[in-house]
Amino acid sequence: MALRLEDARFEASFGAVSQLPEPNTPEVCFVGRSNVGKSSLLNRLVGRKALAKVSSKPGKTANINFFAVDGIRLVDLPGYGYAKVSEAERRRWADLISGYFEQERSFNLVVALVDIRHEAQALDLQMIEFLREEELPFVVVLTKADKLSKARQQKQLALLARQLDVAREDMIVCSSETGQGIHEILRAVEEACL
Ligand SMILES: Nc1nc2c(ncn2[C@@H]2O[C@H](COP(=O)(O)OP(=O)(O)O)[C@@H](O)[C@H]2O)c(=O)[nH]1
Ligand SMILES: [Mg+2]
Repeated sequence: MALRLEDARFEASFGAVSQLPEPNTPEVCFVGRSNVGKSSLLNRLVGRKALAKVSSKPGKTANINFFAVDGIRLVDLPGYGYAKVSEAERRRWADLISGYFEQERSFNLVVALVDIRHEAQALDLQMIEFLREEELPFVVVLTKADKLSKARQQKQLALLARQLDVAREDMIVCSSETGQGIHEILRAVEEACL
């Protein structure tokens, strides 16, 4: 069964977990460092240019944004690890992310985004470790693949699989610019939700 993506619409934005809507649908959430490409991926998946706000300056999404698509929810979580905001603001974002996962929701799939160009960062390792400990279903998506040659992509895939200790089958190389990997991610979303 395929998701009817043309149904995608922005649902609401929340600055506190106490405001989140009832968990009455399957949810697919997107986590990763700020600027890793969460909003761009979300837009590409649903085939819309600007459903989720993309920013060239990191750290803009300090809210949890919900999108409704054909009976499921896509959840754009705040990016972690943005250094140029105050300690208090960083704490607030971290509380939003952990508060979301502490709720009793339908965590059908967590899409964990990691920039394919770099080594795994401490916060990426922490996030993956957390997902494993909580036994949440997740897939690791390596973003911005268009910035590397195919050969470099394969090298980074092997390196990051080792560093994050994730099987290669659970990693998808993707580019929101070229569309590489997008069908695979959609398939994972559909398998997890439908
Ligand atoms: N080349 C390239 N740039 C990307 C890709 N995905 C995101 N970007 C750029 O990275 C920046 C941050 O993207 P955004 O989606 O806002 O990241 P977010 O903070 O994780 O939501 C923007 O300038 C995007 O245009 C990609 O696949 N390829
Ligand atoms: Mg964003």
